[in-house]
Amino acid sequence: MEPPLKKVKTGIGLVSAWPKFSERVDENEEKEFFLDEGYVKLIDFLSPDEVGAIRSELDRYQKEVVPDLPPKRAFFEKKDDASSVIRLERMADFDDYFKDLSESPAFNGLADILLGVDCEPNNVQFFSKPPGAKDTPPHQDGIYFMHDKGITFWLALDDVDAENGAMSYIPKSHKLGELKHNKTDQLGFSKALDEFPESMKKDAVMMEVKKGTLLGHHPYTVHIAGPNKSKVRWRPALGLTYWAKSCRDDEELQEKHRNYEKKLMKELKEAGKI
Ligand SMILES: O=C(O)CCC(=O)C(=O)O
Ligand SMILES: [Fe+2]
Repeated sequence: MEPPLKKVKTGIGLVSAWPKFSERVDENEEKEFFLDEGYVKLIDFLSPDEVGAIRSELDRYQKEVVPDLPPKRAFFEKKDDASSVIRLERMADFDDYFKDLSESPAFNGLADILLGVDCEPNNVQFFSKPPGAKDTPPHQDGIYFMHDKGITFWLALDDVDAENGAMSYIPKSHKLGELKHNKTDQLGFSKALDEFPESMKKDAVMMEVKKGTLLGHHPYTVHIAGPNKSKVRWRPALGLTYWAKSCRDDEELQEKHRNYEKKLMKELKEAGKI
């Protein structure tokens, strides 16, 4: 039998019909790297056509879906300026295209492999850093997840570098477990590491990547992103989180999340941020 063709790409139709992860990357190699380093960097994971297809669906979502979203599902730098979007949340709950994308073998299948358990989509987010957007404080996603049975993928929808707010990872920091975080008043990033020591800063690896690259990180991998210093370039990225299926039946966890979200939304409303 012929070995599977690596890097088969198509930009046609729903994402679930696109070639799955095993035709895009060497899964054993990537899993080993993920376990050792706490992240993966999959260059050219998507073809330019595939990125173009997602970007045009994102434009449609912004035009057709965002105007009717509840305030907690779309955050703007300036509250009444739709063009200043900094974050869209839970996109799969409002749109079949993004639901299909999150469930597709290209992404969900890769989460299953890297984590070694059956996973399901938890959240589809748009991390948009418009020109002038603030930095992303150092944090671990596990503090938001409230567990470590998950993974975050971060898909570059345009080229990213030091100027427009590339992300940096602290390799191997996932081995430190959950670290202490404090509250911030930054919209979209409500928690930041209590301490970000020099020893971590000097290890940071900046993910300057071309569009179509898929990054992925462990819930305890410390990461950070710079501000967008450009006056004209955006830094659009899609965030996809997957959790082990077992989390769904963890009633205590689900309850903690409902309570946290209620509290956060109340605070953001009172502060006039949403
Ligand atoms: O896009 C960013 O600046 C940060 C993204 C992030 O924190 C994540 O993907 O977990
Ligand atoms: Fe994060």
